Amino acid sequence: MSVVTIAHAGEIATVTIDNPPVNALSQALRQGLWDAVATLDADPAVKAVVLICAGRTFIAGADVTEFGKPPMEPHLPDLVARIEGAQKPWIAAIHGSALGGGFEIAMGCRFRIALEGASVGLPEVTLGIVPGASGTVRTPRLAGVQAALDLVTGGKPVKAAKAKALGLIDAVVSGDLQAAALAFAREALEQPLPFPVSQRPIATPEPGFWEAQQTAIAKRARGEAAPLRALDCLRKAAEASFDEAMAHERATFLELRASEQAQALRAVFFAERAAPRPAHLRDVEPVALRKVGVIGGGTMGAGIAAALRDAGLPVTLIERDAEALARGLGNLKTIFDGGVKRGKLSEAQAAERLAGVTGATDYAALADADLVIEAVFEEIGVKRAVFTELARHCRADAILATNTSYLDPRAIAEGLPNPARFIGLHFFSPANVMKLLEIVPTAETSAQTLATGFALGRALNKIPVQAGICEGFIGNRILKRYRAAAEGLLRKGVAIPEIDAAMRGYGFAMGPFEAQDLGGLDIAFLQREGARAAGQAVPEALADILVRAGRKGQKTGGGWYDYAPGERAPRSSITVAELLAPHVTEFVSMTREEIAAELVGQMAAEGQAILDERIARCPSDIDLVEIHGYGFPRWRGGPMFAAQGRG
Ligand code: T1G
Ligand code: NAD
Repeated sequence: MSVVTIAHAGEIATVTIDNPPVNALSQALRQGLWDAVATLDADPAVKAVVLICAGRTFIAGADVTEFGKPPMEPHLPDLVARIEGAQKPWIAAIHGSALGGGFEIAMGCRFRIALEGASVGLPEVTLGIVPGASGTVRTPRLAGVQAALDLVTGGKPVKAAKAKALGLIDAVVSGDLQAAALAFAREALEQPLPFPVSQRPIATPEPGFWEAQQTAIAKRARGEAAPLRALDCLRKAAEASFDEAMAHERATFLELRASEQAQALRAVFFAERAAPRPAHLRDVEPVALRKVGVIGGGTMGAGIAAALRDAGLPVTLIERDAEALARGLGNLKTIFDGGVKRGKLSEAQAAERLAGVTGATDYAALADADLVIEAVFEEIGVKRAVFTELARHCRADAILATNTSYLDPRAIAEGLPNPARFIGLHFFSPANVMKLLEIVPTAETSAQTLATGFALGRALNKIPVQAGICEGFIGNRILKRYRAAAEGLLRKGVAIPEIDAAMRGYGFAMGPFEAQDLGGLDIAFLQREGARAAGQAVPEALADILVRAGRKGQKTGGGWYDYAPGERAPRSSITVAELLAPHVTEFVSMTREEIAAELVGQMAAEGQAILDERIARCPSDIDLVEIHGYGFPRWRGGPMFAAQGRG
């Protein structure tokens, strides 16, 4: 089957690309387009060309599966130039997404039209590279330097309406895209053609523009290379000739494509697409989810209900009494109102989301629920009582899930009729924002229940990862190791601010101690105390000393750091130094790189133990947990990728 076909409608030819699943620019597709230019230039009957794609989207970019191989001709920048230099004007007709090389192909065309709701973008920096086929050189010629900078260094696509407003596309159409494109082409032939994009000027930004952007992007990038290199290419485009800028962009692209950061980001790209569809569940039909119950409208229950509503699923929210239910529904309203304030939701959308939540205190309201997610207090007695009620009121085949962080799901499910329908679904706070979902089956969980957990993860646009049962599953278990290792460095005399600075320098938004101060030291303290009360031998943590001294973090004016009243700026604490002094047994000197290597190494060591115990199915699942649950810098690939010396 040819990936490129040509059809004729009078003097307008249509070139149709059909390269499932996303019309990526494989070598065969590039060759097909290359040949189509020659064929149509040689046809005197053809006056203009519409370029359109079959399937769900316009060209989604270069074929990422080719990145590990030597570049093959025709090279994409040459193809874009060939389309631009064609004797007949080409019109790109965009639906779905025109991304990366796909949008670069569209910029080689003389015109670009897009179906309303379509997107265009240059996401290359999310893969650790820069556009490699004129994205940094043509975009500013269409939309100006600022818009080009936002598009290229941010990597986020823009919708068709905004793209039109920026000058990236010429028209937004609705209905039949092909018919609209043919009509647009006929009209375009009635008037003088615009200059090819490469021949359009770039307005010079005001003095100081580039320096200001350099500072802002360096601060945001936290060591990630591609955004700053993209800025450098854009500056070249504004200050040098088209050809010089193209040569600079291509050299930068080829250099970055081989970089460790690009290898890490490609690994994450593919891992994120593999995780939601695990091979061992490929042939298992999940349960259709039409109605979902959530038990508990607190921090997690409200967030989970919001995530379900965002996915369009009707929710029944159960609380223990009318007052708690009112609070829970209020929590939900606060979440949706926040979405309106941030411009993510319209008032109508927020109202519609809230209208899809039925509040109740009587579990009988769950009689027709297909799935129920429990998110009540982290107390085994409370949870077991809830599941006793659920077993009494829900359908025998309704899937029952717990959102527990640290309790053993098997203890929660003990005595439950039809345990095959029970599973752990561990969301992360805020549950309507965080993409990670740990899916925790018991030995009795059926394959269909497990497949339904993954289907729910996909429906909520999350990254679902299967985890076996141990304390903390995958993420919280590694977090515990990470924090213990950080305290181990304190015992060796390494300073708290040095450790935090080292992990920020590695790419984390914040280090382990400032993160604990923000979240509160008491949560983990209570978990340790609970384990001790249950007879487990839990070694004394340095954090226990602080909590016992009333130092729970920012919320108490001090934790690992002191905080002036009403301030969030951390200050080194003499009190903490005095409290910890008896526990500092040696004084070692470590560079920040050595500190980061030690702590990431400890995370990877715990990850390896998790793999050995078959708690996680593969190293990349552990990397996804750390990236999407704990802020591990994406461009490092995750602790397991980094530990292989590749990131
Ligand atoms: N190359 C190869 N395969 C790709 C691909 C790509 N660019 N994009 C997606 N796939 C596969 C993906 O692995 C999955 O495969 C299937 O398509 C569906 O993907 C020169 C150098 C387009 C918005 O970064 O953002 O151009 O698992 O599940 O949710 O300057 O895919 O089914 O076997 O994500 O509907 C720039 C990346 C490349 C776009 C669709 N382009 N893709 O989302 O489907 S660099 C990108 C996406 C570049 C030039 C540079 C999304 C999507 P499988 P999916 P989706
Ligand atoms: P929370 O205290 O904010 O909310 C718990 C809610 O459960 C309260 O609104 C309470 O009224 C309700 N509740 C208690 N008993 C009930 C009953 N019998 N029937 C109905 N509702 C009842 O707690 P949370 O932070 O939302 O945590 C809930 C669960 O989620 C816990 O198991 C916790 O371990 C887990 N979890 C928490 C986080 C987090 O960061 N907070 C992250 C992941 C998982």
